[in-house]
Amino acid sequence: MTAIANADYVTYELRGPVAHIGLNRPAKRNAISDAFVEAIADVVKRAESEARAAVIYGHGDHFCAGLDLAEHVKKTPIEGVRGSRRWHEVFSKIEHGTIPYISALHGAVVGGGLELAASTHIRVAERNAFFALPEGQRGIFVGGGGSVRVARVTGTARMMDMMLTGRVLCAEEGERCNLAQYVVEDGAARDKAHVLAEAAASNAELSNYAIINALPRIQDMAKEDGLFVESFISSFTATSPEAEERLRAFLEKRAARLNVPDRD
Ligand code: 1HE
Repeated sequence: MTAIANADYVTYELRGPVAHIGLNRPAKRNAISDAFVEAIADVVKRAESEARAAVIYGHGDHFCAGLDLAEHVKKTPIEGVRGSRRWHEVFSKIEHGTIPYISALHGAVVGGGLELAASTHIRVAERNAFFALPEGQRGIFVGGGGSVRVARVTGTARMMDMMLTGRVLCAEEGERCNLAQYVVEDGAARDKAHVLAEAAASNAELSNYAIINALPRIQDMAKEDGLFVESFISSFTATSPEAEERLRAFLEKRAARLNVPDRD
């Protein structure tokens, strides 16, 4: 089934088990306005209801140039706080929802665009992608969860460098510091993201839920607390009927073996 929803800002399409969410404001380099955030919220809700994984990509030449600066110029302090808190809500639904999100990155992955990418679980970057946090140059601060998510993904030292100096990282540099897990040729990110999303979609739903929701939370716990919580999640997932069937399938040689890398 294919559908286009809220196409003014976001396109939506279901390809098998994978929802494709397209940021669709190319004339403004997919800069995110208040209405745009709401459109993202709508499609995220929809994806959760009918897909087992999702891909987020940008229409046009860029993934996303961040916050809509034109709209931001006119905000009062309290409007700014409310706006930032809404970004947090919507991006948290991506990060700690029920399905894995893979972002397909090209061109600008900048400011709020990088914050959005950091809320996804896997990032695929085309060689033409570049990463930056120009908030310092604009006289503002990250407000879409970057101080938490981007700092955790790449480290505070790297983020400070990017914010203080306006450093722009190319795709390969981004991969080296965890802003991307894969680098692919120009034009190939969406297809690669789809393949990864299909792989994730074929996992047990409960395992995916635990991976998305437990793993980042355990990183925020003390070591002993993390180990304790891990045991419970491990036992809970392993004793589900789906796990039993998947374990049996392996033992009865009905499950595919691992794709072991060729060493030649
Ligand atoms: C925008 C935005 C935007 C483009 N808000 N309108 N983000 C930034 O500081 C990045 C600002 N953007 C750029 O540096 C460049 O636009 C790009 C490198 C991404 C692309 O360059 P280019 O030459 O392809 O496009 P352009 O000519 O700069 O922009 C095309 C149009 O998009 C133009 O509008 P037009 O009416 O003159 O055609 C631009 O004004 C518009 N545009 N980016 C509004 N961001 C939750 S807190 C997060 C804080 C942040 O995200 S700070 C980082 C903001």
